Amino acid sequence: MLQLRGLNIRMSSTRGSKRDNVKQQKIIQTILKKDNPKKVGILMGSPNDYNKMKEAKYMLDTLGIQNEIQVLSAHRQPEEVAELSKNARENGYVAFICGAGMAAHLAGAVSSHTTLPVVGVPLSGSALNGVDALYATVQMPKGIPVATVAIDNSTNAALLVAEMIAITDNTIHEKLEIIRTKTREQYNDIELPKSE
Ligand code: C2R
Repeated sequence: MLQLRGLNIRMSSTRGSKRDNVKQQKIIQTILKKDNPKKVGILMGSPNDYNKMKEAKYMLDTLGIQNEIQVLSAHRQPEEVAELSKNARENGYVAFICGAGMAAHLAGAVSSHTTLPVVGVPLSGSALNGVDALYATVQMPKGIPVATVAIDNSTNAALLVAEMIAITDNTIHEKLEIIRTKTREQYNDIELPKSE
C-alpha cells in the first residue's frame, strides 16, 4: 500500500489486468507530480528587468517546462533570497535562471544556498552597458558555480537549463532537437545581395 497525503493506493502485484496496472501507475504519477511539481525558477533583480527575462519564460513555456518568474533581489531582499534557495529542492525546483544588471549578486547568492544548477544572465541598461553585470556574474569563486550566458541572452539560459533537464527527459530532448534543426535551416537558405 502506498500512502500519499492520506490517500491509500493499493499496488496490484500479480493480480489485476495489465490495463488496470497502467491506469494505477498513471494515477500515482499524477499525485506525485502534484505533490512535487518540477519547475524552473526565473528570478530577476528588478521589475525593470522583465522585458529581458521574459524571453526565458517564453522559451521554457514553448518547451513545456513548468516555471515561475518573480522579482527577487539579493541586495534588497537578502533574507527572501536565502529562504527561497535554501528550500528550493524540497519545493520542486530543479534549476534557477537569475537575471540581474549592474552589481549583479543574485545568481551567486542563490548558488551559495543550493546545489541546484544556477544560470546567470548579466543584464545591460547600466552606464557600463552590462559589462559590470557580466564580470560580477561570471567571476564566481571556486566552489559556488554559476553558469553565465551572454549579456541579455535569457533565451540561452532557458535552453541551457532545458538541456540539463533533457539528460533524463526524452520528450524535452526531442523538442530541443527540433528547435536546433529549425535554427540550422533558418541559416541554410540565406541569400546575400549580389555584389556589383
Ligand atoms: P532598479 O531599476 O530597480 O533600480 O535596478 C537589477 O537587476 C537592475 O538591473 C537596477 C538594476 O539593479 C539590479 N539588481 C541587482 C540585484 N538586485 C537588483 N543586480 C542583485 O541582488 O544582484
